[in-house]
Amino acid sequence: MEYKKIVVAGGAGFIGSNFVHYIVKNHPNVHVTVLDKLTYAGNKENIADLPKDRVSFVLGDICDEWLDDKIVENADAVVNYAAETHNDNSLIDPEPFIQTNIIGTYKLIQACRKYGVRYHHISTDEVYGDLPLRKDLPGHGEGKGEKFTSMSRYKPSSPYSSSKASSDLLVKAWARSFGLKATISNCSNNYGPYQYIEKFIPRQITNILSGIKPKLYGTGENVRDWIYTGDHSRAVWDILTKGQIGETYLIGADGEMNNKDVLEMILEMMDQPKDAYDVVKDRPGHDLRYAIDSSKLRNELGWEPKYTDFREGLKETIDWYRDHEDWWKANKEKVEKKYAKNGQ
Ligand code: NAD
Ligand code: TDX
Repeated sequence: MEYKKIVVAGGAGFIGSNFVHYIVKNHPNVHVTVLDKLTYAGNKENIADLPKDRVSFVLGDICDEWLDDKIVENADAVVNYAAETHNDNSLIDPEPFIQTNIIGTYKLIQACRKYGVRYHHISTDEVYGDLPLRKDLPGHGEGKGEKFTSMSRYKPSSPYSSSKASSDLLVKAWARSFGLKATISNCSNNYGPYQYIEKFIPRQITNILSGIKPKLYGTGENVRDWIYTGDHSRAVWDILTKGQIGETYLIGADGEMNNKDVLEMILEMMDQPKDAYDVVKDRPGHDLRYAIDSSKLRNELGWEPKYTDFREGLKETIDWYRDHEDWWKANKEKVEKKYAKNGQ
C-alpha cells in the first residue's frame, strides 16, 4: 500500500526530519504534512531545504484535538514521531512527557480512529527496560545473550520510557477494541545528522569541537544498540506500507557498543587522546543494556540496515556536526549549563 498524503507528527525533530528527507528523496508521489510544536528539540531548519510543493509545515501541538481532527481528516496515513525524548529531562520534570507522549498520542489516535486513517506509532526499545551486562564475556558480551523481541515484557525504568510504554499500550488497545489501523515500531538508539546536542553522541562531538571535555556517565559500561537514522527511516517506510496491521516490529542493526568504547572511538576519530574526557555523575536508574532482535522485520518485510559499519556512520556524523556549526552553536552554552547544574 502506498499512501499519497502522509502526516509526520514531530517531523521537525531529529528522526522525524530524517524520515521526511527520506520520503522526499525516495517517494516522489507522496506529499508530507509536518505537524510539529517546535519545542526546544524541534527546528524548522531541519526541513527548510525541502521543496514546498512536497512538504507543508503546520505549527501545532498533537495534544490539540481540534487541530489533529483538521489535519488527520485529509490524510491517508499518520506517522507519529512527536514526543519528549530525553531521559535526563524526564528525571527533572516528567510533566511534558505525560502530556505529549501519553495525552498527545491519545488525541492523535482518536482522530485516526474517527476518519479510519492508517496510524504508525514510533516507539523505543526502552519500553522493555534493560538487559543484564554480560561481564563474563569479552567486551561485556555485546551482540550475544538475550535480546528484546516483540514478545518481551514491558518493564520501563524512567518517566520517559514509561510514558512511551503507556502510549504503546493505548495504540495496542485502540487497534484491538476500535479496529485502529495501527502498527508500532520500537527502535534502538539512533545517531546521525540533526540530532539535538543534549544526546550522547552529538553532545560529545560538539564538546570536542567547542574545546570542552566529553562527559561520560558513571563507569561507561552501559551498552546501547546503535542504528544510523537513515536505516530507521527505511524500516518505518517498509512497516507503514507492507507491515501487518496490529503488529509490532523491532528495529535494530546489531550495533551494540558500550558508552566508553563509543566515546573513545569519537576521541580517536577527532584526533584527541583516548582518555581526554570527564567521568560525571551517573543517571539515576540508568538502564544497563539494550539489544534488539530485528529478525521479524528482516524476515517478514525484507529490511536490512545499510550502515553495518558503526565507524563509517560515526564519521559521517562527526563531519556533519563539523560542517554545521551554525545549526548547533547557539544552543551549546545553554545545554551545557543545564547539565552542569545537574552535576553532569
Ligand atoms: P526529538 O526530541 O529530536 O524530536 C521530537 C520532535 O517532536 C521535535 O521536533 C518536537 O518539536 C516535536 N514535539 C514535541 N512535543 C510535541 C507536541 N506536543 N506536538 C507536536 N510536536 C511535538 O526526538 P527524536 O530523537 O527524533 O525521537 C522521535 C521519536 O522516536 C520519539 O517518539 C522517540 O521516542 C522515538 N525514538 C527515538 C530514539 C532515539 O535514539 N533518539 C530511538 C528510538 C525511538
Ligand atoms: O553526556 C552524556 N554522557 C553519557 O554517558 C549523555 C547525554 C549520555 N550518556 C550515556 C547515557 C546512555 O547510557 O549515553 C547513553 C546514551 O544516552 P542518550 O543519548 O541520552 O540516550 P538514551 O538514554 O539511551 O535514549 C535514547 O535512545 C532511546 C534516546 O534519547 C531515546 O529517545 C530513545 O528512545
